[in-house]
Amino acid sequence: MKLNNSIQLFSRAQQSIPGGVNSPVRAFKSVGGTPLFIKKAKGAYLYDADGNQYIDYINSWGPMILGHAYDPVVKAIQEKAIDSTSFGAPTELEIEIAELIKSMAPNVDLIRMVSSGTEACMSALRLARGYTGKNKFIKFEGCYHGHADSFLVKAGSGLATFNIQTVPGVTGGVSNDTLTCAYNDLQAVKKLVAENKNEIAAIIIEPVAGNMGCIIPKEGYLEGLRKICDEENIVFIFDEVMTGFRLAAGGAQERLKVNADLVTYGKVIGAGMPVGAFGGKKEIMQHIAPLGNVYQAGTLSGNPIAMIAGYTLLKELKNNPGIYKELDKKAAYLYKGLNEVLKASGQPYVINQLGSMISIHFSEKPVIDFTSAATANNTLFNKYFHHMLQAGIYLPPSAFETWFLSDALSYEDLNKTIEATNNFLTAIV
Ligand code: HOZ
Repeated sequence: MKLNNSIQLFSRAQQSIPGGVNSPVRAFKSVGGTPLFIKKAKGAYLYDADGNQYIDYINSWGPMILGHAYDPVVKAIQEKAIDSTSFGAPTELEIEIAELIKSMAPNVDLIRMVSSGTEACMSALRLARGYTGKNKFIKFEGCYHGHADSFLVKAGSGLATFNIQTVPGVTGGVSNDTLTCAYNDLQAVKKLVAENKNEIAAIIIEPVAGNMGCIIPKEGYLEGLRKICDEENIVFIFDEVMTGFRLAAGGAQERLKVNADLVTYGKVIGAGMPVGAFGGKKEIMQHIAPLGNVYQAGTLSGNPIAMIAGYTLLKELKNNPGIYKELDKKAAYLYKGLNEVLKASGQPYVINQLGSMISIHFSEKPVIDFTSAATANNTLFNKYFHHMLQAGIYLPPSAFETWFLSDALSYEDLNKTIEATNNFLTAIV
């Protein structure tokens, strides 16, 4: 496979962009090699600057549920752009998307649009603190809620990939209020809550974690957290930046039948445009300015191009619930095929999958939290990544990221993925 143009572009990018990329996980730093520079994408396929085609399992880290450059979304953006790209003033479209989200997601009485998942989580935490009058909060090791200061403690995604333990620039004062527990360990949360009685404003969690590979909540775990929050007057925040509108029309709340008090969204609700949102129960959301004094604002919030893109995608998802069944079928097919070839290889492995989120860890033990994800054979994963890339399959460049399926994937694409995995396993034995 020829990568001359990507190599040249990466070298040029490093002269003017830190590390040559605008977000660290793109840099291929842990897997090694040159990041692909992407020229275009359509459906299930990406095309790089050298004209190579790849089956895409990143899907812009989640939003391309129906595949890239989905025709109705492209058309809607084109038509909207003629009327200007930003007003910084309210539009009817913002009401329409808010009403649409309320009709899809449980427990969302009011919703505020922002421009990224980071902003959404940062604002939801501020709101939880403003509402409860408490400062501390609990997050889980290996979960990633964007790059706002408070969340950069034992975080997943790029911080796990690059093994960044503490982030220079985040003050001790801020991170002292961030308490952490292992994912899936309810007892540890109970202990932490007891030790910090009446001091915890919020518990924030990825209801299905996607930033340490894919990690599934144990049975009763989320329900247990819900109960603790109810008993201790703690705001329960679901970070549904990845799971929202992906695991079901109503996200993880619907699929796992657990209610959150506040929910954060990103990526998906803009169909890949820079959008985020946070919403939830009126009793809490009414503390946001201008209704209340918890201040949060943004010139580009509710941007018309982002709104029409998101509205068009979400409407498709709402009107075609069969999409989720089809996505589940494809994910189950991929799981079965990967499971067969991995089992036959004798290589220790774990496949975690829920809905259209899936990942492989080369591990002998179940992967249920950050420690088990980190102790898997991630050097082998890096080799696997490169083998798959050579075979035209674009996986996340880190074992600490989930893969995302799109409905545009064909069974032939899935078969190619299984076959390439088998070839890799045969080659390393
Ligand atoms: N947070 C995204 C999924 N882990 C990756 C996007 C990024 O950091 O560039």
